[in-house]
Amino acid sequence: MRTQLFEPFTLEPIRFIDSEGNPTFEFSLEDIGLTVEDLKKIYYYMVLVRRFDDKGMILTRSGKAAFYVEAKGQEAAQVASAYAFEDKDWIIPAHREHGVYLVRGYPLEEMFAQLMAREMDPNKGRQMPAHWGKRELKILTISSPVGNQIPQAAGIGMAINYRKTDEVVGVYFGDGAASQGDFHVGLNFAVVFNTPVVFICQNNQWAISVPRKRQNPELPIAHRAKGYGIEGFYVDGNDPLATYSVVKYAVDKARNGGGPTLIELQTYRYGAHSTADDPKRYRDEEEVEVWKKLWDPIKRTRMFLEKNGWWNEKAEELLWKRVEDELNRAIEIAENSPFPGPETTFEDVFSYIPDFLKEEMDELLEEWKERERLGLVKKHH
Ligand SMILES: Cc1ncc(C[n+]2csc(CCOP(=O)(O)OP(=O)(O)O)c2C)c(N)n1
Ligand SMILES: [Mg+2]
Repeated sequence: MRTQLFEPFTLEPIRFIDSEGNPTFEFSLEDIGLTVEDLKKIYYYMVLVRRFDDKGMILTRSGKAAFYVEAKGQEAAQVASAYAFEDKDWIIPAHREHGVYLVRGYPLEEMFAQLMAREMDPNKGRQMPAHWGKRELKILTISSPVGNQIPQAAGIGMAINYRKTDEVVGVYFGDGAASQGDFHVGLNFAVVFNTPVVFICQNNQWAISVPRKRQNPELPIAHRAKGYGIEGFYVDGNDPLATYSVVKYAVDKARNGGGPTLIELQTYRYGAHSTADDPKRYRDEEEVEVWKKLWDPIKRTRMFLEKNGWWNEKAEELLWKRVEDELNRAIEIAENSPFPGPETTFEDVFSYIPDFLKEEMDELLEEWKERERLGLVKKHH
């Protein structure tokens, strides 16, 4: 891999592909450590996330899921950053990172089962919809308080140091979370204990209705790394090659004992904050259109692939069809998964169910049977 493709603390975002899909300087994929197949895979996941969002919205609007959070517009930031980690690494998400889960191989049917609170969900429907997590993939379950995952990442990094393993932690958060005290607490601990943590801020320009300029001074968030004595990189997060390169550099550095890095991925949230939000009340639609027109991650990646002769109309058509089929099949499987039984409310907190909980559980199950008999609750099997 060629080194020195980018520098820390730039005032303009690090960018490899321009808005027309052309390289901004001379490089080859090999310089970045990727193959054409890798880039096609990254592109596949980006399209998968975009269509996953459409399906998530449809499930919510049709009453099958109670809540949804779109990642639309942030596909490159999520997919290309996740691509830089290894399976043994820890992922600590905020609330909008499903592109990251998909890259790590979170089964699609389990993703949808979570949204619809079905038995197949690894957390058995006990979390808010769109709050995924899967132990086997070393993805922590999302907890809603903004920024609380940042000190947790430092803590996991400290545990890795104690255990002397070569795992790395990737922690994701938004521009809004970067204004929380937890951001500074997490960074400070991570630096003082020289932890293998990569801090990834997806700056999507908005924290619900609060714009970026109301949160931070003019300097990029990445420049705050200076105050902690570590490197900070300001990156075009809608450019998968720039994103992958910088995150891979930080992951390798962390694995080799070089400590934490702060990365700001500049991106944009196309949709509402969540299905409980209406951005028309605070955001100019024209701003959204400019991002879509100039900086759309999917459009730019496709143009780059095509201009290099690695992609064409036919491949594009097949890809969207494949994605559509995979998503529809997964939804069908998830919908066929029953709702979890009421007893699952009591499981997985203690290694066994203590007597006092057992009593409560028996009481609930009795009551449940009666309610089923009266037709007040749906039978779950
Ligand atoms: C401590 C706390 N305060 C407020 C909220 C409500 N809330 C949820 S997400 C959010 C904005 C987060 O913005 P950002 O970190 O930029 O992430 P984004 O939603 O843009 O991805 C807020 C204020 C919360 N969940 N927790
Ligand atoms: Mg934000």
